Amino acid sequence: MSELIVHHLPSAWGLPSVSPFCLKLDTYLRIVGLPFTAVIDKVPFGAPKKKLPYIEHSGRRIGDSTLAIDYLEGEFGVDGNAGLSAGQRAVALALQRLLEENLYWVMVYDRWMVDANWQFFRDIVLGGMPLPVRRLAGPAIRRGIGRRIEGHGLGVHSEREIHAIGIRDLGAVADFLGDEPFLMGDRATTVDAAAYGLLANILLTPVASPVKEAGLARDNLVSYLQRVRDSYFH
Ligand SMILES: N[C@@H](CCC(=O)N[C@@H](CS)C(=O)NCC(=O)O)C(=O)O
Repeated sequence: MSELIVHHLPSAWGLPSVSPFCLKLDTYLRIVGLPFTAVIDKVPFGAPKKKLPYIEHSGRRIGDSTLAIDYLEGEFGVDGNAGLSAGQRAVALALQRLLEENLYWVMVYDRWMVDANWQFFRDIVLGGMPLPVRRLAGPAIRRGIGRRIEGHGLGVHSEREIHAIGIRDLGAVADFLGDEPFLMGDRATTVDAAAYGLLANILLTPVASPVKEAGLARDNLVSYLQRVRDSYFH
């Protein structure tokens, strides 16, 4: 069988990757039990879509965590949503969109745009570049990310509004989880991979934010992250 290789951004802060999407794919592979070899790419420039993660398998390179999952499910016959009804799959997809298409951008804002966080995050995210290049290119890359956050729509808001949006998203996830072990019930499914990838990167890192504080105040979310970690990363 051809080896499955997963390219992801480096680890930091005790997490396998500082990228929510890389950590998502890593978690997904552990949930469905597919063995893989992880390769760390310090920068995303060599990836097929210039973003990480991507996978290599049987001579193919597939960018995007969700498209990689689709490929793996077709190729290996695994199903990260096994046992879920069509209605449950729809709810899981809506939750995944909330996480990946909205709350993710709040995390990006806190890492890149909040000056106190940027002071140390830049060394992590740009750490793959030689120092002189980093000094020259860093401010331009940061401005580019700022434009992307505005393009998404989130970046036109004030910091207070951005944090309120993030706290609402995170609160909805915590409310939905309630006392269940995993988001869709007793077993971890694909949306748990997405949730762990992002929530661990918000709650379990030194990046300061009122969104992180609101998350840490939700006991069920904190124990959920511990449960995923204990189940798949021991
Ligand atoms: N939809 C993509 C998003 C991947 C993504 O945004 N990756 C970020 C790291 S968290 C990245 O590589 N960004 C580099 C860039 O956009 O230049 C997925 O699910 O894989």
